Amino acid sequence: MNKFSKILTAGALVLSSISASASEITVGGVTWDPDYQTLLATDFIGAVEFAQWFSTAGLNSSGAPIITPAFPGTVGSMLQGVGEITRFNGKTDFVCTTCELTVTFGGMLFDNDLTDGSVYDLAASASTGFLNIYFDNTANFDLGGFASQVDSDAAADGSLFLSLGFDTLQQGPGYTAQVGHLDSFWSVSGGAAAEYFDTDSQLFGSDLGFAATVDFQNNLYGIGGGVASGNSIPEPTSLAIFGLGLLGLAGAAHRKA
Ligand SMILES: [Ca+2]
Ligand SMILES: [Ca+2]
Ligand SMILES: [Ca+2]
Repeated sequence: MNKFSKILTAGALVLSSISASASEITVGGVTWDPDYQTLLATDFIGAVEFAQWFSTAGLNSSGAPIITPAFPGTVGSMLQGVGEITRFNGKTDFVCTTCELTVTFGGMLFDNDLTDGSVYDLAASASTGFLNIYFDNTANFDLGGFASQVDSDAAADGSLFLSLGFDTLQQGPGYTAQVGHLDSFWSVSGGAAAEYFDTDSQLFGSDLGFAATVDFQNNLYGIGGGVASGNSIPEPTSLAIFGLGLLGLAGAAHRKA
């Protein structure tokens, strides 16, 4: 076997191992299939359960939403919350058994002024609104036992899997600060998986849509659930460079032979 065919064989082996594992990739501790398909023709679907509240307190030094609440619908307060991703592309074992994937969000300013079509201040929220997703190899967040600041902190520790900035939102019919449905739209700004989710493929050119329903039931905290959806792709740059590298290797070997 000459050098050229040896390299071709090695390349073929590498390529076949890629195609064998192409269905699932692991990034930042999270394993998923970037070609997962559903009837919605999107290849990322995540189910999220969360607690949310209105507050003027923002974040603490660890980046966790401060749990001091304002009454829902207080003008000048911001909607914020913490939660956990419970299902990722149809799977519940997308992280290790002692791991978790948690969510923090905030910065959506309530103005109760419909001039911009929303009870939120869409322009202000576009500069302050955030959605962060954390991978943590210690599963310390417990939505069911959510009671104090340490519970919020537990959703903001670990490593940043994905961070997103607020683009805009649409409120469902009859939405009030107490109860209702919100569709919010987000653009990737950072995190370990940033390049996989920066696809501009959702409404308004966003990367991720988040459809959520919440009911405060006259409490200061509301428990809600939602679905995040978008597209995820195999990281384009390194795959392309890898392919070019293989071609270059084959070409160099051919010239020598
Ligand atoms: Ca408004
Ligand atoms: Ca945690
Ligand atoms: Ca984008």
